[in-house]
Amino acid sequence: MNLTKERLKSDFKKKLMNLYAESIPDSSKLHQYLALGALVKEYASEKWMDTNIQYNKRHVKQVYYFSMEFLIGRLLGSNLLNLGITSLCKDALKDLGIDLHEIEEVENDAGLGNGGLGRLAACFLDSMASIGIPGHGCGIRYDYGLFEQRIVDGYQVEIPDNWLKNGNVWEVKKEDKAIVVKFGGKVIPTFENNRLSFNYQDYEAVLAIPYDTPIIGYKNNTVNTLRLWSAETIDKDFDLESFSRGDYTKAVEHKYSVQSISQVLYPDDTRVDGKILRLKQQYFFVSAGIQSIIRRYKKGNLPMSRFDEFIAIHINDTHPSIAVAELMRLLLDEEGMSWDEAWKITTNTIAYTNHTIMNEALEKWPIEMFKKLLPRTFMIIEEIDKRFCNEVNEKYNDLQKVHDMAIISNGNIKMAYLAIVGSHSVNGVARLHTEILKNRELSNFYDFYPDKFNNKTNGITHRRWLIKSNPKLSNLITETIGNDWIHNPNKLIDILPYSKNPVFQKKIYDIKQNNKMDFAKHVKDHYGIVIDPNSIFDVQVKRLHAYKRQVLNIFGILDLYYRLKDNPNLEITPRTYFFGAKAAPGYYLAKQTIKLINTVAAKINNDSSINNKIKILFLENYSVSLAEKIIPCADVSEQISTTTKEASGTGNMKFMMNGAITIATLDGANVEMKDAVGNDNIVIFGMEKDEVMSLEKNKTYHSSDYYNSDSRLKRIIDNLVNGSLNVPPSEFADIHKYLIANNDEYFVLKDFDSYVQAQNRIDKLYKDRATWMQMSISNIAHSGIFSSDNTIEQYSKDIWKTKKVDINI
Ligand code: 26Q
Repeated sequence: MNLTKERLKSDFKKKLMNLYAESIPDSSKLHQYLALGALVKEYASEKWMDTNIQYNKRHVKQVYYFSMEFLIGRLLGSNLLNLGITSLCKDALKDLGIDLHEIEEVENDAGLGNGGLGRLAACFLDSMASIGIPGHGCGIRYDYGLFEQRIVDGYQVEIPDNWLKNGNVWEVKKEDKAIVVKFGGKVIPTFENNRLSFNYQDYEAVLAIPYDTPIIGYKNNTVNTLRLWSAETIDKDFDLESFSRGDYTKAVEHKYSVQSISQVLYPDDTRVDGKILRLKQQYFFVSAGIQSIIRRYKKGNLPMSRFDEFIAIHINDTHPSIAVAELMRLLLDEEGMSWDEAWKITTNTIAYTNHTIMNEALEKWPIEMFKKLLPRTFMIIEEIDKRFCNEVNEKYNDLQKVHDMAIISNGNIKMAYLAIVGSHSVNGVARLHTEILKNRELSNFYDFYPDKFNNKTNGITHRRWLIKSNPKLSNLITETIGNDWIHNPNKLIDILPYSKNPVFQKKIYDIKQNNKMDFAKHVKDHYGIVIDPNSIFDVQVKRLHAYKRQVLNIFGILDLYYRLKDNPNLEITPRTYFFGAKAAPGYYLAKQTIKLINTVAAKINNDSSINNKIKILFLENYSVSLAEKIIPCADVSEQISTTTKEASGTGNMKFMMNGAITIATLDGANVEMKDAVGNDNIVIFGMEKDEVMSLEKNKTYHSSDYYNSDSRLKRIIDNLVNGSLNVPPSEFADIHKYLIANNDEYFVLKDFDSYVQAQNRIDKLYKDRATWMQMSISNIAHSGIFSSDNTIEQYSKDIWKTKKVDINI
């Protein structure tokens, strides 16, 4: 397709007319967005079709990335970028009197994820398409994504995220490809045709309807597919018997109970709650996904015995780990395979990524609940467990070990163990995280299956997180070193020789200032708050969780505030601290932390005696689209989790790529960032892993020692509960209790002094602009290795064994 500006203009006007019978002057921004989106999808559709045809015809191995979450955000801007028509479109719309940027702002985020894990899945889809790997997403089309956050009187209030209210221009409903998923009932084993078969009775059948979204590769012809499943009743919207009795409540109950399966994303990203609806969601999309993969596979006339040569299924954490049992069930019961053959194919097909070592996040399901909902699947898991326990016993002859490693124990099914046993690859998401998995959390399994374990450090797509979100920086890089880095992000290193060049430094500085001014304007327009672009922009944006230690950040700010009160002449560069974070609705302490941030903000922002040297802003409703705005204007990136707790982090990489200086503990991927950029270009503080592990193991930490011996901490903590923050003393009593009486699980007090010193180093470094800019440029230069293109290359080579495919048009 040879798209010209004139053609685009005429196509756009036609689209607006065909869809809404409107001309440009009569049309709203919403209609303009919807028309443009529909047009862009059309421009991609031929490539989409050809990609599918060629994958099928050429029998290439395909990857299916199974995830409960795909946090893809907005698609208009990234689709234009990947199709290579951003400036064409901008110019065309400008001719028509329309500002493309304003149109992009109309799109609702697809917020179908909680945070890191869901966003990682989205970056991976972009990378697979962009480097030509045949890889697709499989998940749930939630009617409601992660809740919208409002701050009312300093507290978080959750509002349903009705992201589909204006329709969704990117998806295509494929009702003709619906799949039946069965729940509950009884399994009747019968002996037919010389073998055992399993028939189901009294089950509930649910229809899974796929909605496909094109995943457009960057300036190639690849368009992969994100397939999200929605639950519907099979044929009866009403239970007819109840309907004819006039019992309308009962008559529609069934419909609502089925639809509830894909209604809403669970807003929890750590504590798992073992709710049956969550299990239903998991089985629903896993069963539909695998059935549809098998159906397509069979169209290629290849034997099922070679399934694993052509299909890889990757499971994003344990949430889809039921895939192990479901693939077994389909191979055994539907395809008539022997156990051994089915097992070989299943384990060769499936690979598993672990994203956390936090105990409360490890999924387990009570046997009784599981058995009732998925009786046949349960039988299969029992058999897998039995065979596995035998193997463990054979190897170690140690019943304690068998008990410790059993998939089913103490009344629960341990999904991580099922995932490990049923797959050929288990990976962590950063070097440190993988080492901890191997040596501590999963050491039994590492000993048993040493070859399964491997590391795949996370990555981020530099297309969304640099080219799209920071076009000025991206253009300067291209002007300076050419555009090779776009296809090969490791080439960003070519700007390193300019890191000490004053002219280049000035350009980088000006871009940061420009981005900060744009954001200051956004803040003024949306919140009516004035912020100073000449202050240091210090940003902590991520989910709210005790281990991420937003409280440490707040304590650092309070300490600085009290120092300024004591000494109004203290020479510091003014700072604006930004927080953005959603708390899980049931996570009380996290919600209290939001209130604390807002309370401290109100106190400090309104204290004129410190001459505006500190401002604090809580950014409401942190989301992908907000991240794209704030990250390019950050000077300082806060990555301050308790060492060993953050599996990787990915926000850390986004800030680095945009030239922020990171203040960090040596946790997750921060370690690898430090190795890449060098000790002088990152500000490290706090305990290292051995110290944390030894405190935890020996229980030798007493937070009150720090409270009693450090007058700064004493002042800060006393002031939480004595009314000096202008709230009732009871307001933060539970945070106080958590830190002192309950011994501060994540060592905030222990790391406080080191954090304050690190922040002082930041202040000093920022004063020396040449040094600061040299650091900033070094960070950008070394960030290329964290492109998810690199990560995906490694998954493809080491785990999936997929080949790149050039799509010919
Ligand atoms: C499970 C069961 C019930 C309800 C909710 C959940 C659930 C949902 C989401 C559990 C965990 C999550 C998400 C976890 C997550 O985002 N982990 C992050 O993954 C990133 C990508 O690998 C890492 O960079 C982060 O360090 C890790 O915290």
